[in-house]
Amino acid sequence: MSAAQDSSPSTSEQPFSAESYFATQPPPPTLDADVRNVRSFVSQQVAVGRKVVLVTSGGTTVPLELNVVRFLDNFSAGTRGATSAEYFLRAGYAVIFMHRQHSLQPFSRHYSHSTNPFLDFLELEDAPQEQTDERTVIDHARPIITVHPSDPEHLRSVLSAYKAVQKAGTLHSVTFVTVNEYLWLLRAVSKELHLLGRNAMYYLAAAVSDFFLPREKMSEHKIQSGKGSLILEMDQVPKTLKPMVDEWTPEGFIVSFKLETDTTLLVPKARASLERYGHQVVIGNELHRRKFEVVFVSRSSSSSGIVGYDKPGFEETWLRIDEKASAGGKEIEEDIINELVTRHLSWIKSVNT
Ligand code: 9Z3
Repeated sequence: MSAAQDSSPSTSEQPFSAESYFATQPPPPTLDADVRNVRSFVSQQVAVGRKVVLVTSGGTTVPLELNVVRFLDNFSAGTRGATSAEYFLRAGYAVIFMHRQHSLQPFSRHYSHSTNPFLDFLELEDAPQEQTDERTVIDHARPIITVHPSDPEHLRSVLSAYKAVQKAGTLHSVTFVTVNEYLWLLRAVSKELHLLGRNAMYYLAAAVSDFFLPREKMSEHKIQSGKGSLILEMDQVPKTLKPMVDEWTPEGFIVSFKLETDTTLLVPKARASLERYGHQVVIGNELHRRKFEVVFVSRSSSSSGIVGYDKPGFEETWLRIDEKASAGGKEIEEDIINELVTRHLSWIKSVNT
């Protein structure tokens, strides 16, 4: 019987460290190919001296069976990540967009199945006798197809930004589905970006599961319902920020997100995270207000930043946009990325001071 169906306590006494996790959980089969592609993308950016940001986006799944029928999922449509990637590109960064398969992506997010569905732009019209319009499908036997965007200017600007990015080759996508794939990719991509030193930024907006089922505890086949209720005991996902800061990419500018449903927890939890892991910025967001306000928490410039040497001080900066402005198309990610670009630049400059 597998532990997934077993109601007895977990046999693992120790929580997984990052080291024991990677020593026991298998890498995804596409990892080597993904890393080769990332390496080639990074070397192109290094050659032209461009800064690179790794944007993680979307939720991770936790499969419950090896032949997976059921899984736990994490909330996130990938809006924050996809929107932010566009603003980073606009700011001149190259972007590695590491996202949950089928979650929102930069540019196409404006025309996803839920926002401006593609088919709503198309009209069928009777074919004219003479057909010269380049946009039409010329088939006199059938009605022609014409494109009618509700807001042509918007479509034009999204399309031209998308084409410019394609031409410049500054966007590279990598996909994950499970939390295991996410963790292996995060480690591998961070190590590749290590080459860029302070010119690399990490923008960790993916909603990552805190719990998972180790492979050795998973049922091979679909969990059967014959035994009544299902009791699952899951292990804690190892904290990856610590090895990121200490080993994988010590010079990188690392920004993590903290999601809470109770606003009063945002600042204390963000501070605790900075104190524990020693990275640069935690952006706190409350579930329902995340499109209108976020809080940047970082160590205050007066503190040494050396944990244990003095009690680090913290500073908070709230960014807010008006709900009316948001309804009119203003996106808080524009302000988040502006603020981060400024902070990243001073982080790069501070190496010589
Ligand atoms: C976030 O907090 C993101 O901003 C959202 C974006 C997931 C809220 P959407 O894709 O949502 O725009 O719909 N991401 C980080 C979530 C997370 O897993 N944080 C961990 C935590 O809060 C720590 S790193 O404990």
